[in-house]
Amino acid sequence: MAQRVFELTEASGRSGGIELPRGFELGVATASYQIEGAVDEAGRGPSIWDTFSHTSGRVVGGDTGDVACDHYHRYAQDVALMADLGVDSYRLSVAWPRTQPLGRGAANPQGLAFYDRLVDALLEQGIAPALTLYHWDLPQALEDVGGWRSRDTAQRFAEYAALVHDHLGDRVQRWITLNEPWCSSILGYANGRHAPGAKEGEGALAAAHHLLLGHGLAVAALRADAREGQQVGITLNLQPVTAATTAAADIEASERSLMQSNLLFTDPVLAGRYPELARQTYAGLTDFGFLHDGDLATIAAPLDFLGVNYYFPSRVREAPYRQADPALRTADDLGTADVPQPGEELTAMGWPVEPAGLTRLLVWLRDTYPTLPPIYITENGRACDDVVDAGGRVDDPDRVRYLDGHLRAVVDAVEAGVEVRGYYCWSLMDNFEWAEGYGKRFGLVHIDYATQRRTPKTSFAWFRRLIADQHGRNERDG
Ligand code: IFM
Repeated sequence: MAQRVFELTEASGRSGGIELPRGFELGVATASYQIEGAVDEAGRGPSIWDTFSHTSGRVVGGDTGDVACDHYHRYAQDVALMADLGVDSYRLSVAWPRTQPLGRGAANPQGLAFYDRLVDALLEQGIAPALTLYHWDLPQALEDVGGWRSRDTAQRFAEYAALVHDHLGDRVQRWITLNEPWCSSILGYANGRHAPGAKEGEGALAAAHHLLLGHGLAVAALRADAREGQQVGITLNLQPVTAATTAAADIEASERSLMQSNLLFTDPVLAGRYPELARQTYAGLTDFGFLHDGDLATIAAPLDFLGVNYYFPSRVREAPYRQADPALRTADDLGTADVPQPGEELTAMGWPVEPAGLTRLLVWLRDTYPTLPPIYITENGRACDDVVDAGGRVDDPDRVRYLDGHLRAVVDAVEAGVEVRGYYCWSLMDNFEWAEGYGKRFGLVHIDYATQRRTPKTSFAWFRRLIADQHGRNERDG
């Protein structure tokens, strides 16, 4: 697919001719632990990310989410920024340890009150909240009794979902159960780069299953008290995966990689099955005894939408397993390696930039799953080495070009017949980028962490113009 050329036509940035469908929504996304700070305030309990980030060597520079963007105290300023941007919707996440500190039992009224204030401030500005229930900040008390390895955590999650929904269901219409269960399970329990930092085989696969079971149980809990117009979905981070060569071994490696990054999650949620290749690949690690009768039906409950997070594509070749004995492997040890494309552009995260990969991914989803619900792109964006210049401005043309290219890729997918209803840019503002700490900046708004000063970047002006153009088009088209 030919990549159209983006032109920045004025210093503030201008989007030329991105023809999004009528009614297409534009928003921004964040997550609780990455922005809120206030980790010891108003009854919040500790999460696995508090523990992990305070463990020496886990996060670059020893950074923690203790203060982050201080959004807990500055949310009004951040909502004002979003109002200025003109977004239709804001994707936020609720911190489980703030609202139910021990992960079970009584709610924390002060925690719920924070989200009352935030949701009400958004609604006052005409911004629709899209609420993610779990963006990785598991209460530490639940990790202490097994975390997501334990089936009971799925039940706890459904109860927490009902608790938040009881409180905010009258004002929030779009509900996302989980953000990126691949990260929670594989990064968290298989390769240890994320909290809780475990390196396991069966434990990580059990975690993946219990996350999905928790999703299914939470869907049922939300549906049991469904409100008019309520939408329920899940957000998955997915990749288009290709083999680096036509050699059989590389093709098989790419299939294992696709299985783990996509099918292990999309197959249960969208088709009520586990891929056969998962059972073969992981035969040495587990007999899937964590999968009980009825689980897949629960997990595959119909959804109103699928949230898709896309950042980069993957090109894969065969590589030696890190552990020769299959029974001792961690669940991420697949005998594969990513292959860089000569000359490809990389983001500050080292991730390859390929907008057409998003079109490929969306078309693949549509072609693979006959019951695919409408899609929202719930995250897309890039890290840049942004700096405040002498004039106090932050110019980020690479981010503008990235967003422009990916929105055009969405338009291409829509033209190919995929139903995509909206797009959330990751992220409203720079924030705590997990194991990378504060060094990696994804925001439309620059944060000076020493002063908490917010500086909208060039990309902010560009996105604002895009949104205004889209609203103008909607009005013209009636
Ligand atoms: O910052 C993360 C976010 O929390 C989940 N999706 C990917 C983003 C960039 O790494």
